[in-house]
Amino acid sequence: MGLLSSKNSKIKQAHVLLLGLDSAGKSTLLYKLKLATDITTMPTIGFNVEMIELESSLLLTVWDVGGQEKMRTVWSYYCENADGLVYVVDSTDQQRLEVSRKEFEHILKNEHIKNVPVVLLANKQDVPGALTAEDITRIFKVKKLCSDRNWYVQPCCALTGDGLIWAGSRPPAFTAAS
Ligand code: G3D
Repeated sequence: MGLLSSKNSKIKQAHVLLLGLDSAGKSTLLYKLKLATDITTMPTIGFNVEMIELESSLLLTVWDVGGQEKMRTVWSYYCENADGLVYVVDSTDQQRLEVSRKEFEHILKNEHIKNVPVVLLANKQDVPGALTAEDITRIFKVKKLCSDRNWYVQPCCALTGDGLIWAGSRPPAFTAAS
């Protein structure tokens, strides 16, 4: 992840863009990471922005931009300054999988995030019949679309934090992969 380091501080900072269709689970995930607790979310109309400290030396500023059709048209405005993209997929929403894939493909073409690392979160793994991370990798053509950057597909459940909450040095979802 392209980390920004302040001259006067050992704390590294990174801006992370959190995208995905509405109801994919972005806000649930953001506040699970932020508060490590369950909260009741409301549809994100504009955006949520939160700072999340990982370890004591890495500060993530996470931009959670609404995923409704109208909001998707302004995703590109949030790409400037992004050091990483986290794209959340509702692994149970088979009806809108192709819509989500197309939006994913579209945002990857944005100049500002050309080579930034991408994490796809295959969310809602607690629901029986949810597509696996392998399914999402294949359906989203991740290997092809992300051939120019580091990427990782992580199965998770934003409700419980499975696949997101970490006990060690870094959460699995933010570990760079190729
Ligand atoms: P968004 O921010 O991407 O629009 P939200 O999505 O975080 O608002 O979540 C949309 C709905 O999906 C919420 O349910 C939320 O509880 C649910 N959800 C999020 N993550 C998971 C998950 O991992 N598993 C399951 N089963 N549900 C999840 P409601 O009922 O409030 O609309």
